[in-house]
Amino acid sequence: MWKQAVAFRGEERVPDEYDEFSDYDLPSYVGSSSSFHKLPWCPDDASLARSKAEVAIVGAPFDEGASARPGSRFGPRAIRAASYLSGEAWSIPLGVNVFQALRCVDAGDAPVVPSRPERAHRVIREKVRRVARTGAIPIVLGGDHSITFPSASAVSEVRRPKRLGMVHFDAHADTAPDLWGALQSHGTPMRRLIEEGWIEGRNFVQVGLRGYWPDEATFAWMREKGLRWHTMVEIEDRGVAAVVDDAIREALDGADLTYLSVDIDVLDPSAAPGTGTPEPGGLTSRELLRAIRQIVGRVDLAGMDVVEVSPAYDHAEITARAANRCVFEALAALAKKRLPQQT
Ligand SMILES: [Mn+2]
Repeated sequence: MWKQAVAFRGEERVPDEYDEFSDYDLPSYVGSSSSFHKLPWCPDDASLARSKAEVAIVGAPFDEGASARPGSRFGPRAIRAASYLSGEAWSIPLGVNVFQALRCVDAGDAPVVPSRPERAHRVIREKVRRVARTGAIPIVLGGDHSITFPSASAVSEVRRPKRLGMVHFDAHADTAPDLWGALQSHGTPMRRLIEEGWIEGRNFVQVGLRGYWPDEATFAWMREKGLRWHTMVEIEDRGVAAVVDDAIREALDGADLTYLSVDIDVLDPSAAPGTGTPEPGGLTSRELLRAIRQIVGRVDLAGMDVVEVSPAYDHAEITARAANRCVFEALAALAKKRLPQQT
């Protein structure tokens, strides 16, 4: 006690306390690192290849596909910052030390600039392609949901001839033919993925749909293409675990790998106010986190994104925090699979 008191007045320093913690073990808000969980920062091909990463975080800071509230270009930064964990991360639900079992890095952001949306999608696609080519699983932080088109198409391309299925959490189907004439909107990416053949309609499964968009004709198109969807009403009736069980089976029906796309607006606005198009009546964060563990634990995950976090509309980091933990739950479920199976 005496020694600490003296040290506090600056008269003497307790031996070794200055070097007591490594930068990695210091709280996430201390130090200069802005990577996800202070993971190694590998923004270029050479450092990424050297890292031999199994999973790489990628930022896609693009929000020019937003139809209502913008701002998700600041999502990657907010999701990275909303951790407050440091050092090792012991998953209480899964019983695994995430970063001991799984080699993870932060591959930085796609080199997006404002007001060049076509280029932005091209460089996001190239960034995800480069990450996937190393064998790492890209986990992409959006950005608005339009980024799922370049991201999932890149994963599908790199992993060919294996076939990609999709589990898509969202309040909205995002399958419009266009939005006010724009093909690159956050309301269209799923249609483009299917129409261009990156993912087959029958392996495309949506969870959490509700509200008043898209229209009847769009749902007719979805039915024609063999998409399957599970509305919030079905989740209310059957429970999220049973519905997600079906979604996994449907996404894998003919596909080898799974891409998981999480629009944070699948959560109820009370759990995710900071998003582009909030829709009342959604999942709780506890239901979503459980669903992510359930899916990633069961499928062969090829890629993932967490999108539509718009920090300027957030309160007390509720939304950024939920998105951060969506990533953590996926990492924990992947880490769990690396452990020797217990008998
Ligand atoms: Mn969406």
